[in-house]
Amino acid sequence: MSKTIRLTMAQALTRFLSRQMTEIDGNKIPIFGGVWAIFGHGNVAGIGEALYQVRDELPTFRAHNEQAMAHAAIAYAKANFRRRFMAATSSIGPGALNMVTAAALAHVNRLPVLFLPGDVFANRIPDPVLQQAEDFSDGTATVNDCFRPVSRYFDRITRPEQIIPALSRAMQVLTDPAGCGPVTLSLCQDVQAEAYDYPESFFAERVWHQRRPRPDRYELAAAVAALKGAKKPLVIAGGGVLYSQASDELAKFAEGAGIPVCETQGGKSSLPDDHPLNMAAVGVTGTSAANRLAEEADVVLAIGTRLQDFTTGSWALFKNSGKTIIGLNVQPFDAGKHRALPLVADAAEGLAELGAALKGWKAPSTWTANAVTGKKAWQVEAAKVTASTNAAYPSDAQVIGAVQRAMGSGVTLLHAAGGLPGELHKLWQAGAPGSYHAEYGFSTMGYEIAGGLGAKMAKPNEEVVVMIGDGSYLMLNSEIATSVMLGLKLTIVLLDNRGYGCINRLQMATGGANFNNLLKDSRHEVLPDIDFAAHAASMGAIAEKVPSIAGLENALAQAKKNTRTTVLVIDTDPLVSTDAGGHWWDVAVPEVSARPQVNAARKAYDEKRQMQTIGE
Ligand SMILES: Cc1ncc(C[n+]2csc(CCOP(=O)(O)OP(=O)(O)O)c2C)c(N)n1
Ligand SMILES: [Mg+2]
Repeated sequence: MSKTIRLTMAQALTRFLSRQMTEIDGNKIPIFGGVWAIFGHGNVAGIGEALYQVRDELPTFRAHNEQAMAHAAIAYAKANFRRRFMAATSSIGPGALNMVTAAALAHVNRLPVLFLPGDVFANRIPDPVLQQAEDFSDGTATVNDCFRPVSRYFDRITRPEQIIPALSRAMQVLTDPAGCGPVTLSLCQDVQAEAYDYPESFFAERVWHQRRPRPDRYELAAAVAALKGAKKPLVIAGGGVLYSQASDELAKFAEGAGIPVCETQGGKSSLPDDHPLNMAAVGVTGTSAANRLAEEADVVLAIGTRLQDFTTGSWALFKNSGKTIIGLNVQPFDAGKHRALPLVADAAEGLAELGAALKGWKAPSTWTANAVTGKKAWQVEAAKVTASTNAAYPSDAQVIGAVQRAMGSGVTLLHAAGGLPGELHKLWQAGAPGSYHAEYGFSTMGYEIAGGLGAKMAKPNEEVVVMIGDGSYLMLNSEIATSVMLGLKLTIVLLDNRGYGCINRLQMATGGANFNNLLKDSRHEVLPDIDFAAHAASMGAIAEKVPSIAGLENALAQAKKNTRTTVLVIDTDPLVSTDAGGHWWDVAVPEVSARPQVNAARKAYDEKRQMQTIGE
């Protein structure tokens, strides 16, 4: 009989988590960076007590909103290229459900995070306990079942020994580059407190390493043959390039074969912006340099990308009807999308083997030279829209220019929703891999500030700059207080265009009346005039409203020196966005309407849809 130790289920869980390690740059460090927690009934007595026991090895952080703390946990994993991650624990009921949106965010973005929501009593004796929903026909249903469709692995722990196989499975999912995503272990509150004689071996230290699968030889041969036949090859770099830390391999491959590279939102910063073969953003929010090539490309090597509609221009961008797509992806589900030739492998391993097999082969030099010229032309366009201005209401692009001039490319720039993602994808000149942190898989308003906090925890010595609209700020800003409390400085640039600017523009583009987006177009007795600087200052931030682009640049120079979270607010124009570059995006327009503008938009929409392809 092996030795055992008597612990509660919650104590066993936290002890186990604290013993899981990883190795980064030769150093053995805990794989869990900590646990975010908001206590209530359903976790304070069980997990809360157990977290206290391990607080030195597995730190606990307190937040103000469960969704936000989960955002921080997820951003931490993203900023660590999925090498390290965090857990988030909540009370039962509303605390748990506040994390469901974040679970979906992690699911869509393929990011590891461990959710530990409290759940009802397994013994059912006090039913219905406070915050318990009652299903009239199913005694096993609880609100935490909402996590199921947005978890990669879900388990409800109704006996203390169940945690042993559940945690083994959880670790497999969290560390699997192909299948990783949110894991939810729903912890019945009485079971958290129940003791069991756990085998001591369960708590042995374990060091996890990143798995890097190499390509199958037949898939590799098919991909090599396709590339060797290419006249107009193009690489799409997705988030998988970053998670594989394959930037050097990508640069070597692209330079060796003379193949231009374009980047998705998730893949931006795979190559530095100033790499001559980096055409930068592709798709709906793409550069003219990238999209021109995408339209003509005959072989598209799509690396580590989900090929979502913003990348493919709703499948209207890649116009070469004879094209071949090669899907280099660690996840077979993605590798075979749109009849791609699958090349299932880690991005770095796959690129290394492709590069070796292609050695000596080069894309036609006119194609490569054409790409380099197109990039230069785009840079001229981009410089125009990001140049300084004295306008009272500058554009988002002009604010981006100011942030870039003041902060350089050495910072980590983070954003998620509103008009900013499109503008930043086109215009931000990213530096090192991972320095561009976009949550554009789920594009969740309210990710930004809490996400910035998680990114800063992952990179405490780097400057993290959060760019955010007024709408996102109002939706979720509470972790400013947490960033001040934890001494984790963020620089937050808030663009106040007094409403949901990008949706207002989308509404106009689809023939709609200006309705319910900008504050002035929404039902009101009093037009809000929100003092964002005062609001941020009330949470302990250094905050200032700047009068102009020049004022913003000066304030950013000061913000760099600040050691406390700094919020800079600037008024912007809600109607302007960058025309240069870009591509059509499929947003369904009503077939019938009393508004002639909608009818006209529908006519244009029907024409645009002719460009879409399916199955080719
Ligand atoms: C949680 C959530 N709700 C709604 C949306 C849809 N949506 C996308 S952008 C946007 C408006 C964002 O407003 P703001 O942050 O002020 O940015 P702006 O559009 O003005 O640039 C909305 C409502 C979303 N992405 N996320
Ligand atoms: Mg706005």
